[in-house]
Amino acid sequence: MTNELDRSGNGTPLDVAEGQYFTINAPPKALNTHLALAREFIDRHAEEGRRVALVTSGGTTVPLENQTVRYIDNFSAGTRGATSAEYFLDAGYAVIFLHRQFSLLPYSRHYSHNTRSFLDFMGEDEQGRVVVNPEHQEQMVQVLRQYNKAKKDNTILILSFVTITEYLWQLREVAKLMRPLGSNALFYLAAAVSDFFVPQDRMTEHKIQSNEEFTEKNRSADGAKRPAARTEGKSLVIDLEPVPKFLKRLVDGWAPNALIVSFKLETDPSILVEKAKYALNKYQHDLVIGNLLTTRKWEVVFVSPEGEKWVRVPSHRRTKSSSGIESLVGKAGGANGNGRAREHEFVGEPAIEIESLMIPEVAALHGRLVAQGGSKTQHRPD
Ligand code: 9Z3
Repeated sequence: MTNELDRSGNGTPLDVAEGQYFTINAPPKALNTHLALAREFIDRHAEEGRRVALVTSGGTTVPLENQTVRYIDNFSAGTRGATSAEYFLDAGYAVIFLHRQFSLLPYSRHYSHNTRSFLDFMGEDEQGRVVVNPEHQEQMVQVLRQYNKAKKDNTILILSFVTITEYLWQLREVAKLMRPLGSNALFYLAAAVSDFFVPQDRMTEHKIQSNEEFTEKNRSADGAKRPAARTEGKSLVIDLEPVPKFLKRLVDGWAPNALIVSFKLETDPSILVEKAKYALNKYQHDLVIGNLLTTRKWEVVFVSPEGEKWVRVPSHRRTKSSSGIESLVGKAGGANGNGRAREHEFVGEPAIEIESLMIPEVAALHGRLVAQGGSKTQHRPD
């Protein structure tokens, strides 16, 4: 049955929009190589009866030119995805980590993209050998053991994307490969995904020219169509098209029996819960995790058909001083009447990673679905 929920932003039925999108926008060059790796990974873990989580992470780009010099980006360092992947591995999952190239990776994240260089963790011993500085030994050996275990057990597969189209192609094709896993599959969609994009047939081949003497060179692949990003006079004008709402296709086409968890990012606290509920209803996912840009490392809200529930870093563990010792600011300040923390508690880094609280909850929800035999599609409205 087709209803309003099954339509793309353009009013086209979603299955039709899907066909159009993946015809106009060519697959990434590495798609077949990535899929061969994913197929082997999924088959092996399916045989061993292990649950498999597809964790997406980092922001997608929207290129303005085919030979891309300029692009629009979505905010995400990849912290949520990389950290969550570690806790999924800890919980016994095999993880396909589909991430934005060069964003944070599980395990190495502890030593990269830092204000400190990874070289600051190292020193030299008397024999001139490189060693880890004593104050970092304890933590690094733990991270190293977990990393080596994941490598030895072959429980992590790392795939990457840059553009929105590379992301969507891989999400769709990997989801289809995961279908035989049934309810043993989990989708954890933490990547920050563009809502708008430039279709390939409206993209200029070469770098957009700003110099008026050269602007006639700004031509789209389909010469009949106006380029989506173009110069008009001295201004750069960009008119983007909506990305069809493929999140719904995960449920009704690509991965009908998997547990699907998506994220909702907002900046205005007054609409977060409402928007998460709207997304839950619209995409029919099992769980929408709402978070605010400024407080995302301290609190998130789980919105599911059962209702809403805040997950928070306990108030006495809200901040970590630069020495790594917990500050008592949270204890002294505490949460206000409605349980929301005070602004000053959200500075620096929390003393514990909120993903250490989130992932066990998600895994428990998944456990309940698996225990039910995973037959959830029949309970969903179409
Ligand atoms: C999130 O909300 C992630 O938690 C963050 C993580 C991007 C905030 P960081 O990597 O940030 O820790 O720096 N991701 C989903 C964002 C998104 O694009 N959601 C769509 C939406 O809000 C639905 S899939 O419309």
